[in-house]
Amino acid sequence: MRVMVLGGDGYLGWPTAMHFAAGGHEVMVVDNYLRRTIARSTGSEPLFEAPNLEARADIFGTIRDTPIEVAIGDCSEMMFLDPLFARFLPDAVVHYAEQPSAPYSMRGFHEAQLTLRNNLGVTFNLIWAVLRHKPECHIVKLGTMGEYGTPNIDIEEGWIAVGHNGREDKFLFPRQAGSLYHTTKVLDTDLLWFYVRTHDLRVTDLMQGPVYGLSTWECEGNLRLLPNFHYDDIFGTVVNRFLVQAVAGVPLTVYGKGEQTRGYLNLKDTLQCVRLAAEKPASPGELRIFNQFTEQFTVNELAARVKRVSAALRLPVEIRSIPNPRKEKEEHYYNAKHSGLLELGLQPHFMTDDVLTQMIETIIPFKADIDSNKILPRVRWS
Ligand code: USQ
Repeated sequence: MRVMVLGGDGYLGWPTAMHFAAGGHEVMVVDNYLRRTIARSTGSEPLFEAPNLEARADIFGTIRDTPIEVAIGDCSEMMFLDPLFARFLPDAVVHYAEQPSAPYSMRGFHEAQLTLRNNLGVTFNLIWAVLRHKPECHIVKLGTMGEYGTPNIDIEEGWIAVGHNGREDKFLFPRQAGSLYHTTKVLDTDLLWFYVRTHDLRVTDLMQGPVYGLSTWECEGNLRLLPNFHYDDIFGTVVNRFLVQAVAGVPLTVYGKGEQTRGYLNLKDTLQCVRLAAEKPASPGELRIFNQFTEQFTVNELAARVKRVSAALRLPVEIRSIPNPRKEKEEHYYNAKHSGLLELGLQPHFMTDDVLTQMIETIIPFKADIDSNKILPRVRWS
């Protein structure tokens, strides 16, 4: 397949590009370095600086003898995206080109506006590029489990049957996101669903939980091919943050009561899920939705695991509850279905002690570079 990865410089984007290329697909990565720009402007730089996309593609190409084409530009500008799409004519587009941070989207007017304009703008332009040049192209869109929020009923995979006054129909599962970032993903889903209904687009929307992980198969021990690894309050996801906090010897930052439950997955499983979705595409006129995670944990359970694994490595860890900077339920029901990707062939990599130990061992050499000013939350929801 010809696969275009929008947002190819990101935590998920670069490993995805390598994974498709290693699997024999022709890959083009596209990015405007928005995350790098925001990271610099908010003092949220990653633990180690990843080479830029051209350099990463060169390194990968040399090791594997497999080219990855690179295009640098802003997909929210149709003048950029349209001709690029028309030239490459992908069979599948993996769309990650979004401002991915919930805290950033809640920082103020400018950040909220950027998140809304960028995320919706890229999705809209991509839809139109597909309609104009290759309507059969499959869009694989990264949504988020955060679209559903934390309802007091089981979460279905995207759709729910509703009976009302003796009649039945199927609708998108109710969405009630907890940040503006998550809300842009709800709006993306609605936009895609509209064009699926009216123009027979083929779309897979992957509702992903928080991801953890540092290395994927294609890195082969080469530090320069690792993904961007953030541990700050803006771009760092909770497991990655806790592991860096353990190495730095600072208390683990449990927000509020710590009974918030989410569905988590290993970065390697993100790659499997996206590849499986692309290789077994949705049909024309189908919006296919999968819940993309492998295990559920509370924040307290994660903190306890990190503490236990760290103790075995002689890293003493303290767990500290701090006031929650977010507006979210700290105790709630959570039971989300997630069988669709397993049925497609996903083989989960669970969060074992060995996996956490390996991550800690990869982080330890960078201990001196950890900046503890980036750890405590700097953005409050209100
Ligand atoms: N949390 C803590 N302490 C921390 C950081 C987070 O207790 O130091 C808590 C949060 O309050 C939240 C949970 O851990 O309840 C998960 O937070 P997170 O920062 O790992 O994840 P989130 O902001 O929700 O966003 C991340 C990704 C986002 C993706 C989402 C999936 O950044 O792109 O869409 O995970 S989900 O959370 O299921 O919506």
